[in-house]
Amino acid sequence: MINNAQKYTSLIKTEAKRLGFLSCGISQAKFLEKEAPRLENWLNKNMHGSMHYMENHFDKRLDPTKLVDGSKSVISLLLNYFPVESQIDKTAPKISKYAFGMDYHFVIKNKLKQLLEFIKDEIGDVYGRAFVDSAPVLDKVWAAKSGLGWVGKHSNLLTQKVGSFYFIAELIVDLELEYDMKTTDHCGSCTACIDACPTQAITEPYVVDGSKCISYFTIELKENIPNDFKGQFDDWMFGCDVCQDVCPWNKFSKAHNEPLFNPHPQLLEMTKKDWEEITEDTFKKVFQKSAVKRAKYSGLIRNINFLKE
Ligand code: B12
Ligand code: SF4
Ligand code: SF4
Repeated sequence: MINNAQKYTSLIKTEAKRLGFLSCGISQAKFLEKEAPRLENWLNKNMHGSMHYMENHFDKRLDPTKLVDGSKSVISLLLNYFPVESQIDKTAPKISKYAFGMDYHFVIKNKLKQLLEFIKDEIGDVYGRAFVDSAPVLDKVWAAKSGLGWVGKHSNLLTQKVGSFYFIAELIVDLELEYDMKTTDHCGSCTACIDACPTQAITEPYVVDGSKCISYFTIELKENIPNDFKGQFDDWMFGCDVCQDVCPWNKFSKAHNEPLFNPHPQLLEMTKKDWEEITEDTFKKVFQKSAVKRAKYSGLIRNINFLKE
């Protein structure tokens, strides 16, 4: 006989697939004991640099029951963003694949809202909240606990079947569900990501010093990029994909099927010269609804100038 938790879990997973999520896994909402000293250590070593928001809500970040009253389950969801296209001019400053199309926060929030509505319609009076990226939730840890992949030496979540080019989001709900099991780590003796990182930001296996990562410098840092890193950016002007591009499991990445993630046609066609001469008008046109807006026009210009000799 199947119980309610099993029935609800199956309904939710089927609907998540229908909404276009790559996969869905569920864990019991509780304190993340093993992660607490790791997060504390990361913060104590200032690996968050100027991302001061990472210092906030330490307790909530480690315990979803403190973030969402009465919560019982964390429903983790993955959304693929792997593009088939790439920038045409190989000498042009590079944009990370995740930022080719529409800002993922909008795309995912909308899908999460629909999933939560579905749960309320089908199951009843369920209280829950939707999170993507910006909330004090350890996205990768929850996804790994729920069997959606393992956290690799580059600290991203990856799977043998589809690599790592996807976003992670959650619904945290006050509903008991059937919980998934963790998968195993398949990094083995590989160190490709550690060896390839242009700024040596992966300081030891599974630990990324955020304050040395190109993604941090080009997106999060508001001040000037330190000159010590000049010549080390491997032409990245927004984000960095190196540790994922070299990962052998990403040979198995499959193209996303989310039209909203398709790039503005001009983005892929822009040459090195076009980028170096980009005006604020073109920036607004190409990145109208993009995550690149986070860096602002002035930030992108700073990044492009930093790449020049
Ligand atoms: C802050 C942040 C960053 C920072 C810091 C990076 C980082 N690794 O934390 C910066 C700006 C550098 C960054 C960059 C990127 N990010 Co980011 N980022 C986040 C954010 C907002 C918080 C992550 C966090 O909590 N970090 C805190 C530290 C302590 O966590 P951690 O690095 O995972 O550290 C753990 C391990 O070190 C582990 N650990 C420590 N010691 C040991 C020892 C052993 C033996 C083991 C096994 C583990 C272990 O414990 C720590 C705590 O769990 C999340 C969204 C979210 N809310 O979760 C997105 C998120 C992690 N980012 C994401 C992405 C896509 C990226 C980039 C790929 C973007 C890009 N292309 O430029 C890069 C990748 C860089 C990298 N290799 O990590 C995705 C990852 C998706 C995935 N498949 O995993 C997330 C989940 C956003 C999302 N919702 O989809 N990011
Ligand atoms: S995103 Fe780039 S800079 Fe950051 S850890 Fe990965 S390879 Fe290093
Ligand atoms: S490159 Fe190698 S070590 Fe790094 S995450 Fe992929 S499999 Fe693991």
